[in-house]
Amino acid sequence: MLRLYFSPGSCSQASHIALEEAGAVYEAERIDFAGQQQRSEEFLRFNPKGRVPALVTERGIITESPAILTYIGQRFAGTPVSLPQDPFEFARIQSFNAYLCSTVHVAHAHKRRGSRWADDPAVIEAMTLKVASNMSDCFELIETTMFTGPWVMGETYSIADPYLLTFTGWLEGDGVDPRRFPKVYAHSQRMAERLAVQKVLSTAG
Ligand SMILES: N[C@@H](CCC(=O)N[C@@H](CS)C(=O)NCC(=O)O)C(=O)O
Repeated sequence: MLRLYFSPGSCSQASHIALEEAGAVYEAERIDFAGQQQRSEEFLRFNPKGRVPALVTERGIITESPAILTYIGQRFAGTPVSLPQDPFEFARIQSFNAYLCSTVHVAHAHKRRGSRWADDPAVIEAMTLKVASNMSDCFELIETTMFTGPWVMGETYSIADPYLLTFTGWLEGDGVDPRRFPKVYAHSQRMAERLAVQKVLSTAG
């Protein structure tokens, strides 16, 4: 059976919602960040990266949200998160998710995880101060050039939707009012109506 290692409110939320949307049979195992469980020997045995999400499959572990989301989409064809056959449409999804993973997530991580990039407390503080403006710039770009509506890719729901929702959920904590981005904000309200989202948010925070 599939097993998802997650932490509430973290980027693992996207994979968690995707599993629910797919109607997958899976176990969800919470990793306690406050207790630094992601750095425990037991967890590092599964995932030497010490991060979530990590999806354990019958054939081994998968890490990195875009890879996990794509795996769920491919494995559960015929569900709301299944992938388009058309190469261009699939590339659009990959492009959007890669932007979230490689740019937006990194901008957000400078708030609490600055020690990944610097030791000097003044430098870490300076990076923290950039988080609101960087996240704001990223979401401006998403709102004006990437988001199609009503779902990220247009009329069809996809693995990009739970991924975007997760990042939208980080905005307030990063000092950015999500209402500044009306299309993205309306998307988060639309997502909140989905049963899969409600289930994950009520059980996993
Ligand atoms: N590129 C990875 C990033 C994974 C990642 O950084 N996860 C965070 C939670 S959002 C984490 O596990 N942080 C724990 C830590 O840094 O100790 C992905 O997209 O899955």
